[in-house]
Amino acid sequence: MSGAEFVVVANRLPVDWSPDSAESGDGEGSWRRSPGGLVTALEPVMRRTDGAWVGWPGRPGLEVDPFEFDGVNLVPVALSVEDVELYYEGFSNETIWPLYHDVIAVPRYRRVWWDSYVRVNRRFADAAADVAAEGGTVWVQDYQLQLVPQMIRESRPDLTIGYFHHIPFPAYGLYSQLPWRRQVLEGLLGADVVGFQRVADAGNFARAIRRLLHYETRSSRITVPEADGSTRSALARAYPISIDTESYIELAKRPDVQARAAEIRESLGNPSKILLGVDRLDYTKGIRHRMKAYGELLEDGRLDVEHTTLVQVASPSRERVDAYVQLRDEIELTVGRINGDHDTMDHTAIRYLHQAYPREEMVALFLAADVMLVTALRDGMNLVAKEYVASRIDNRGVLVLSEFTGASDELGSALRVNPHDIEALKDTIMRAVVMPPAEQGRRMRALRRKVIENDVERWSRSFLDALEVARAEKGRRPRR
Ligand code: GDG
Repeated sequence: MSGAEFVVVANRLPVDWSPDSAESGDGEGSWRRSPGGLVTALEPVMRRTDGAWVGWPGRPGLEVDPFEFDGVNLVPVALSVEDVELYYEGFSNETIWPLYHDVIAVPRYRRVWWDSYVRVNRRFADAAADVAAEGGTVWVQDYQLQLVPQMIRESRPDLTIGYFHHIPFPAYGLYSQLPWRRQVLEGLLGADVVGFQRVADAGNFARAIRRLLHYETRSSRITVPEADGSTRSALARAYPISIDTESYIELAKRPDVQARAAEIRESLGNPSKILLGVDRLDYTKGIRHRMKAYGELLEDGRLDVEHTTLVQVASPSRERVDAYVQLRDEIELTVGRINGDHDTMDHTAIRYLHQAYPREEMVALFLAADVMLVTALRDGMNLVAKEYVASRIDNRGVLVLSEFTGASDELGSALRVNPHDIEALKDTIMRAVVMPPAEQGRRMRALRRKVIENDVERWSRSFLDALEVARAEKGRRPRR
């Protein structure tokens, strides 16, 4: 095989293995495309450029040969039950995730987890190096694979390497806790282009580089010394991710989706205001803060269940990690208390759904919701905020948006709030609830312009353009 010109490396392949239903009965299963913005954004590039996607098929112990799916070459990296426990649940989700989200939960630093992270990153890097064509381009995705860029560069210096970081990069005072803080920076700096969600993330990264590695940084450029005494330049800057806006608009226009939105309102007893939260059940999303504020508004009599309902979709996530088990218990206790105190026979204060829904249902919910509550305590971007805006083709609805999301940098016409400030959060929710239609329209139109202009296609194009420039520069440099 001559190799792939363009290789994506991500923790997960863009497909899910779904066992056949009992009726079809051969005990086998089939691959299904997993929905998601990244897949949508990269698929056209993959098809155009003879691409390959390296990733874990999602089931521990599942070993499969490379195969083609929907015109894309998939290269599975097998993870054992132990790898999933140490590399994925351990180092990725109990060390890096809480540390990079401002230690909202306490990160745990375990050496066996780190050792596994290094081993598994090596496996992803080797798979990418094996499949990439001479002089090709590799794009590594996210915090599970921070060491991969450098590992690929060592074995394949001919490749142009990009890395995109989907979550925040923390301030130096926090980052410096990481026992392997230098190794991680060196791993990332194997890339020619390191992309972040926010300008502030890129700034935190550059500062960590200066403090720990003493490399020179100038605006978005980092001068990286090479083993032979020469230097090369890496670019580290913000490329805020977005959504496939058009697909949300199309769903929102569908009569069946609109009918479903009306049905949802009806089934909640036609309250005059529906508030909505949609999150993975994660401690970074500020679900508890949201419920605290909402519960107090009911308590104070500023809201009342006869006229208002909060729908909270909390999709199941990382259910084997302790902090998530505990969070679920806390939230469910809170929901039970608030509902117990305020429900009437006909109306509920919070309709809580610990389930995942198809995209059509999500868009129907967005259309049904008068107020969307995004109260994350820290979030790389937060796509839900953008999905709500994209779906509001009627230019109605109010977005309450935490300052601590990447989305807040772009969506200045939302009602921005500090979710730690419960009084401010309560006042902002009230402001949203009573906002006159004309103001809703003005704000929503401005928000929609942003999300229509900056969609995920534009995001991937601007990142890949930067990689193309890096590739051209590389070609001009003399080979030693
Ligand atoms: C990470 C970063 C960054 C959720 N429940 C259901 C469902 N979802 C979809 C949402 C949205 C996606 O999952 C979640 O994306 P977010 O951006 O809100 O958050 P994370 O999962 O934490 O994502 C984040 C993102 O990466 C991209 O770079 O923005 O900051 O943490 O698309 O709609 N979708 C369906 N049913 C559900 O029940 N269909």
